[in-house]
Amino acid sequence: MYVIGTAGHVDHGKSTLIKALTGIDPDRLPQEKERGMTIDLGFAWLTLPSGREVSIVDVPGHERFVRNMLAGVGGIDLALLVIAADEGVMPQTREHLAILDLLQIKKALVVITKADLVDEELLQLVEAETSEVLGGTVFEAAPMIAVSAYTGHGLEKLQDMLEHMLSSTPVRQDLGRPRLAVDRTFTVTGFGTVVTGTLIDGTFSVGQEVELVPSGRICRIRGLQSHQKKVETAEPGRRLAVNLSGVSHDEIQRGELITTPKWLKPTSIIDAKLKLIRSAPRPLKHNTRVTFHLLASETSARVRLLNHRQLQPGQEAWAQVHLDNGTPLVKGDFFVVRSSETTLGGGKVVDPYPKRHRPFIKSILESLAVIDGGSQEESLLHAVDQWGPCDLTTLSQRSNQALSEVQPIITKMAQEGKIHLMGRAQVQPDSVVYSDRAWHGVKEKSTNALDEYHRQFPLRKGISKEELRSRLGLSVSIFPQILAILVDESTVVEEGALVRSLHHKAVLSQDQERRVDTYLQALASEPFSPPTDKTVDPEILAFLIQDGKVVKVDSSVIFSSDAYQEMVKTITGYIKEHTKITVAEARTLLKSTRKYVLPLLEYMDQQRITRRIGDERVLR
Ligand SMILES: Nc1nc2c(ncn2[C@@H]2O[C@H](COP(=O)(O)OP(=O)(O)OP(=O)(O)O)[C@@H](O)[C@H]2O)c(=O)[nH]1
Ligand SMILES: [Mg+2]
Repeated sequence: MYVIGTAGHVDHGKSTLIKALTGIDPDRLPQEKERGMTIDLGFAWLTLPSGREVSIVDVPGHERFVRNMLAGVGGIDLALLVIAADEGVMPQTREHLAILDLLQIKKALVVITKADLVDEELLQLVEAETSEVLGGTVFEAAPMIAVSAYTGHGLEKLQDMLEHMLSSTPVRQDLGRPRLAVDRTFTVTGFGTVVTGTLIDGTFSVGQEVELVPSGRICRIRGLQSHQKKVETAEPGRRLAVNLSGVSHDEIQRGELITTPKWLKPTSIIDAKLKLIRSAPRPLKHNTRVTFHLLASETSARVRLLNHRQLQPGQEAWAQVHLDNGTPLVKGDFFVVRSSETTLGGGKVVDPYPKRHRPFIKSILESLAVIDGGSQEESLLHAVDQWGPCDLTTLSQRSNQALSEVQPIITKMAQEGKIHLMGRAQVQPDSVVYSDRAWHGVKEKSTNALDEYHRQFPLRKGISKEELRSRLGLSVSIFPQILAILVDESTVVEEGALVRSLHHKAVLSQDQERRVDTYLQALASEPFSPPTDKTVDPEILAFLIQDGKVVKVDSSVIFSSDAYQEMVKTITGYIKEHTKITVAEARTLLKSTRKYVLPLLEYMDQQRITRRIGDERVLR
């Protein structure tokens, strides 16, 4: 499946051409019909003579609606660059051309429309002018055809040319993680919320659970339609209408992405390779505010240049773009930046989740060059170095490469020792991989985390595993494997549910020892009814409990361990003899009061020493 999009100046005959080709009027809004002008995106489809179906996105040409045009061209495979024979190249012809170039839409068919309005001589003039304008752009060699939607002249040939161009256009890759940028939302009576957009990078099926990003809403695909026909599954490169359950249509904005749940996080800073177009009105200064357009989304943003103080028209630079609204995107996505009045430039996302960089740092510029231009191997290694250990599925998402491509490369890198596998020798989608650098990072982070924890809580034996996992920012699925290696390497020590550093030992200071002595003496003064008003610092108490010096049976009653053991012995001895014991009997037996005996017996129930039956306790 392919999507083609129109482009070109206002009134040059884009919508009329699409209607003549498809029989579908792409101008659907009442204001559009009234004014004879496209305002927002229009959609149509066409079956070529060979039977090949193509989707069509018709865009507005008026300069006021360039942002709508941008929302539509993101996912197209081929552009129909429309130029009216009677007007020739006009400002939005150039602006749309620059946008197609920035978004790296590689294929275009140049259509000179309204050929019926001019004679042969003028037509040749317009064709020559167009060729000149296209010179030096990706469309330099694009085929050109003159047509008239009124007389039908050239339309058949245009279809043949489309057929020919599409037959050599690579189909959209299935990277295993579908994305559909919403360009329209509405409700259909009896169905509910419907959104439309172009599906890229994966497939969608009816019944599938999906996430809306950035809102994070989870919903389900109730139905799918393409070209008004129901489909069960849709492959990448298709225009789709998606019927969603679990969300109302006004909760979804244009630009929101629909994707599989829980992998795509909106980002507010990106590293990018940014180009200022040749016809930009002025140089781009560091920290310039712009509007950032990617697929169907739009946000205000600030451009920080990393290797230039200001960018001249036609120049390219490394830049960090700070996005005002979190935007879901992946490495390799193309974007456009505009000022309030015109298109300034655009480029490619190099790193979707970078740290903040200061300008003119050599190592950062070098690393950007590697991520952008390096081999697949280099970019995978870079992703692992930067992100730390992760499973293959996550790695393929972070490096924006298909899992099927990543798997053999990782196998080779593992054989060469450039990447290491945790556990299993076979490389599987859930295999956890790490590099030397990533491992060094994990070790350093865990040592630091433990040191900090021990400094904060010197009397605790160690940190709970869950807390350590969260401090290291590791996922639940890979943490146990990483911990096992850290223990194996003696970087950390595992003690039951806790983890500590190699040399840590919880010891009391002299002053704390003194306070503990006083406290323990107080407990011992009335072993079975110890004072509850004498307390000790909670950290010290936790230490004593951990150390087995005292037993805390409820929030206020604490016994010395000796007293507790003795009471347990006395009570169990009594039950053995009498088969059961009541609270009153225990009270008499221990010469204590209800205040102590009740929590003690409850604690013994909890410890599964005794069991309560009505008012009595028996042994478990
Ligand atoms: N004579 C002649 N007129 C045409 C032809 N194609 C379009 N027109 C006229 O040109 C005008 C503009 O056509 P549209 O198709 O609305 O132009 P557009 O490029 O879609 O305009 P926007 O969407 O607003 O950018 C209309 O009045 C059409 O009737 C053609 O082949 N011959
Ligand atoms: Mg139009």
